[in-house]
Amino acid sequence: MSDNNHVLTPVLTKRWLSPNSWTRHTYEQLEGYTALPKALKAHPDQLIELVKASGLRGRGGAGFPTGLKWSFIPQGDGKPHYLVINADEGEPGTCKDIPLMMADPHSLIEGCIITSYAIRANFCAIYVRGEVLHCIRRLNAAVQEAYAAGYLGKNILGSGFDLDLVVHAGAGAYICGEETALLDSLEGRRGQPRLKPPFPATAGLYASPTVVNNVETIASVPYIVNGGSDWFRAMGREKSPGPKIFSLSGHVEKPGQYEAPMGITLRELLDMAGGMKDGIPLKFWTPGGSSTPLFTAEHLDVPLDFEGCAQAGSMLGTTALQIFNETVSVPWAVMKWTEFYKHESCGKCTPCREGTFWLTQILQRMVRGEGSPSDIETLLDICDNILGRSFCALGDGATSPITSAIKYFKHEFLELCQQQNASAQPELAGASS
Ligand code: L3W
Ligand code: SF4
Repeated sequence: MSDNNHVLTPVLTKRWLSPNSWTRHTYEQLEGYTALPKALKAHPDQLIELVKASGLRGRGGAGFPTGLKWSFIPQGDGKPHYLVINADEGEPGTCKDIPLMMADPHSLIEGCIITSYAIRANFCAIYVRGEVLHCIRRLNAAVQEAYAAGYLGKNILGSGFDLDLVVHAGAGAYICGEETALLDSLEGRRGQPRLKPPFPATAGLYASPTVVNNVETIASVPYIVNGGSDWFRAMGREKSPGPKIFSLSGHVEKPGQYEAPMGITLRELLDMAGGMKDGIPLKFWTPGGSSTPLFTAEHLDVPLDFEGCAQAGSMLGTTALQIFNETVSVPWAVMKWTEFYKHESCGKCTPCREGTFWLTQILQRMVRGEGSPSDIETLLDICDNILGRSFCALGDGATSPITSAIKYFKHEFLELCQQQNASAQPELAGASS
């Protein structure tokens, strides 16, 4: 990675430490709402082409090209169009969207207005997970400020473009971070995934064309309008350009959010975060939340971009780096993640609903010291019956920590079973005598 990459960041977090960074006043003092008038003077298609040229890819986990997604919205179809922001940040370890909305909500709002104009939407909803009341309050206050300044509502800045924006609180279900479950929830129904296709771009909210994008994705848009696609592409990697917020948690000296160009490595991020806590060596980590296969100390130099992580056998996901040192039992950590997936499985499809139940039972038995070596094969068999056979990505994600943990740390699972065998031995001997 070139030094130039570092010179250009921070971008998304540059206002976070300014006094009252969340107010419209501070935002405007620091170049906020300067992209909007430029965007409103452009033709909507020019904005879509600009974002396509920038190479911006979705920051919610899948990395789908943003401009391409916008271009799928049919034009002249006579239907209303919608923009929905996925702010249901629930992936274990992920902590970037809520800090962004707390520190700089107007960057998201400005991005929403520009994006809505580009896709010809007159209604935008920000779907926020219900547990973060403080964030919902802050967003609502920022939305009111934006209305008061004429950035939202009728005839925005005299352009003739109208936009209404609402902040919608979810009810605490991880599955509502899946875009179609989110749409069902927004429509007032129980949040469960819909069959895709049709994708939301053609049939989304109320069966109308809808763009669903992550918070960080849309907050990047005003910078692209101001800086241009070449400036954006100067950061990061060819196929994964731009700046990114990485959230580091666990056994690091200074956990938190670190902005860096795509393609940075964990080794470099650890330098920024003061290294491993108390100097205890790294054992394993997730590159993008618990739905992404685990990495180990061998992966310290993997470029953290979509291609780099995929080539190394994982996914960039939500860039939620959960860092674990040598004191942590891998089967125990995997059990805790699996308990989460079992709890959050929406129950719609059998492989995930039943599979996560049985995976949890087996892992809990192993961690209690009551497992047997054959349980490892059973775990892998159940994962094989979930992966690719589930209705949505939650089921697939639930298998990632287990299969990757067994790939790199099978000996720890075996040791748990051998401890059990050793403690069972006298009893067995007694029974046969
Ligand atoms: C129109 C097509 N649109 C794809 C759109 C699609 C969606 C986007 C990506 O899962 C991942 C998952 C989690 N016409 C289209 C099309 N689209 N083909 O592109 O779609 P997809 O299916 O690749 O992914 P997804 O369903 O959005 C997201 C992983 O992220 N993850 C979890 C993240 C959790 C959070 C959170 O808590 N907020 O973000 C972590 O790695 O496992 O693989 O918009 O409609 N032909
Ligand atoms: Fe629901 Fe799990 Fe099936 Fe997704 S994979 S539809 S969360 S049961």
